Amino acid sequence: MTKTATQFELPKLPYDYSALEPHIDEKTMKIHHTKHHQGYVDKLNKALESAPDKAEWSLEKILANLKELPESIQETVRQNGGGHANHSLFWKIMSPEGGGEPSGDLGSAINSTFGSYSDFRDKLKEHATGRFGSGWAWLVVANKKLEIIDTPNQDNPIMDGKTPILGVDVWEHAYYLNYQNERGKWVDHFFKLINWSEVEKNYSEAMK
Ligand code: MN3
Repeated sequence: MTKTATQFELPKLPYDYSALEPHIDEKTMKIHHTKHHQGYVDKLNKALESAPDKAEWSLEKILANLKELPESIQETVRQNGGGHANHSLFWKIMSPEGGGEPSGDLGSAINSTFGSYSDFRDKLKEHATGRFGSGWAWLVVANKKLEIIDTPNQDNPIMDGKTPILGVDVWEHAYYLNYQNERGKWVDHFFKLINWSEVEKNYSEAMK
C-alpha cells in the first residue's frame, strides 16, 4: 500500500467509476472511493501524527500490531487503517471482466476446502448476509488453509493473524443506492465482479 513518510494515499481505481455497472452504479462507486475511502485515509494519517516513531511501518504491520501504538489512537487507527486496507483490497479484487470461477491452485483449494465452487459461494454469502450491522465477509488464508470469516466494522483479518485474499463490503454505503435493504442481492452481483486472477495472486502470495 502506497505510503510516503507518514502519509498513506488513496489508491487510484484500476477502472472507471462506471465500469462495474450494472452491478455497482457509478454514483455509489464515486462516493465510496472519493468520500468513504478518502475519509479513512485522511483520518488514519491524522491519527498517525501521534506515532512518528512508526512512520516507516507498513499498513499491514500497523494493523497486526495495534497494541504497540499510543493507546489514544488505537481505536481510530483500527477503524481507519482497517478501512484503508479493506478498500484497497476490495477495488483490486473486482473487475469489469470479472466473474466466473477460480482456476489453478486456488480453484483446487476451494474445491477441497468447501466441496465445490457453489458451496464456497453459498458459504461466503451466508457470512456476508449474516454479519449483523456493518462489516465485511472474507476469504482468508490462515495457517496455510482457506477459511471464510466475517468481521465487524472495518476490522481486517490481519488484526487476527489471517491474510485476506478476497473481501466483500457489506456496509450499506456499498450497495444501498442500488439494492436498498437487499444485501443478499448485492452479494449475488458481487460474485459477477470477482477478479479471480487477482485473488489467485493474493493466494499464492499468502501461501509462500
Ligand atoms: Mn466501504
